[in-house]
Amino acid sequence: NGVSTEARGALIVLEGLDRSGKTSQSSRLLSYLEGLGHSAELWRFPDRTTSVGKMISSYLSNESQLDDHTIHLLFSANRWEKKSLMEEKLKSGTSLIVDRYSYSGVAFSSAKGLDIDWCKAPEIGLLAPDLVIYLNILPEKAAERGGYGGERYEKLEFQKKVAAYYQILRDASWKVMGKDIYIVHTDRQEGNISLLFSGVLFSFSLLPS
Ligand code: NYM
Repeated sequence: NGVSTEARGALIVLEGLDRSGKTSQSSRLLSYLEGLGHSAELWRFPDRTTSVGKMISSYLSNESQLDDHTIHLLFSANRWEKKSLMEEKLKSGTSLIVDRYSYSGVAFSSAKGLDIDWCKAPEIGLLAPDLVIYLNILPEKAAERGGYGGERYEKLEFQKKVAAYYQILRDASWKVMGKDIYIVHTDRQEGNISLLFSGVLFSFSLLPS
């Protein structure tokens, strides 16, 4: 009769500085959820596969120059173009683990000097995450992990500014883009998270114990 009996999936976002460990923690979380028998997918923003994503990618690798406002709106457009597919996946019971989302959009652009409220505006109306996991690492520690790939933004001084803007968003508990922000200290090895979702209690540890 077309009525789905499956619970809606959870939208879980991982945020943090470059080299904060989002990619490896996303994979751990995916294995954990799949191990419990849940349907889950790993997503990331920017999604470099779309035509907007290709413009972003060429900007990040310094192959093209764009005005700061223009690239900000492209990052946002890249989330908007994925909104309906995200919605479909969640409705059909698949959880999405997303590496970067609106917090990255606002923190990185504000760190360049754009007005923070201007930066937030195009994010309004996107799907709000059920959980935002912020991987908190000192910018100096992240830089020591090495392998800043040489893309735009991958410089210690700039990452310090981004960290300050992430802090502002957390202090203001930016509700538009996350009901719950869970802060994991990746340089201090903490990370037990409990998430009650669709009546199921997920309890997981992100970092190796
Ligand atoms: N970034 C990412 C932004 O500036 N705004 C955004 O909205 C998003 C999603 O892109 N340094 C920045 C953060 C990263 C860079 O991300 C590329 P990644 O996770 O390295 O592919």
